[in-house]
Amino acid sequence: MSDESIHQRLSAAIIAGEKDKLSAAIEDALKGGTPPADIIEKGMSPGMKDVGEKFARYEIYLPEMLLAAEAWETAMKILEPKFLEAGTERKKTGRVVLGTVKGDVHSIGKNIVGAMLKMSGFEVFDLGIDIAASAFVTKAEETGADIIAASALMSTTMPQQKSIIEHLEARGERGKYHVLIGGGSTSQEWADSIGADGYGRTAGDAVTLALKAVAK
Ligand code: B12
Repeated sequence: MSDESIHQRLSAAIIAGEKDKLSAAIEDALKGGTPPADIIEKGMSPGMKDVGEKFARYEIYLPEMLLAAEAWETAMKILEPKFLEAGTERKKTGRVVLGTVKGDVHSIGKNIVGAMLKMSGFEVFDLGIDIAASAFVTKAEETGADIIAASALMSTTMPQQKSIIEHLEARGERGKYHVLIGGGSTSQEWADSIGADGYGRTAGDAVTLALKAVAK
């Protein structure tokens, strides 16, 4: 099967929210030698993007969006161990405190970022979803983190990324951590406007930025 048709199969299964079809497509892709990162970035992510666009156009509603999310989470149970296998042999590269900001329950992108950072040898402290700005900073202090990575998927929750930076500034600790942001409608422009150290469009970018940050 060509790369393009396997990507299409993965995307179609996400859009339909069909766990079994998605799992079968992933098994076939893995057998055919498609790397797990490509399964996510080139197959499943475009499908999820489509789901978001259909939701915005009222062509589907929350239950369908939830089905797509559930299918995604089932798929990650197959894919995550593949990432982790690759990461366990590496020596620890740095420490990252990761989470989705306050008011935001979107976890899928954050979880991929976490899995790929672990695969690249980072020790990841994943706080989960709906995390207050102060909690990112407290955890970073507690763990001696190098990086704070914050995901936000909604225009209403993006300002929470700015709050993290404001918290650090208020404590006189802005220079202590690299703050990376990403997710949904965030952008390089937004990152620049709030004084973040980096913006990543994909989980692959998150790894590149994190490696650069610890190399400094
Ligand atoms: C799945 C989904 C849900 C699921 C989430 C399930 C889960 N466990 O995460 C459910 C159904 C629960 C949900 C709920 C809601 N959702 Co929703 N959801 C989506 C959807 C379709 C996909 C998000 C996703 O997982 N994408 C796939 C991942 C892989 O992409 P990603 O998150 O962007 O992450 C990648 C990159 O951004 C990057 N990245 C992510 N984080 C980080 C962090 C760092 C540091 C870096 C460097 C990189 C990085 O790496 C990832 C991998 O490449 C989006 C549409 C979209 N296009 O984003 C809407 C969307 C985000 N949701 C939306 C809305 C409105 C809601 C609800 C308010 C709906 C409602 N009426 O209740 C609620 C919100 C509840 C809340 N308080 O948070 C809107 C937000 C609109 C806006 N701009 O403000 C969107 C854009 C849909 C739309 N077009 O209207 N949602």
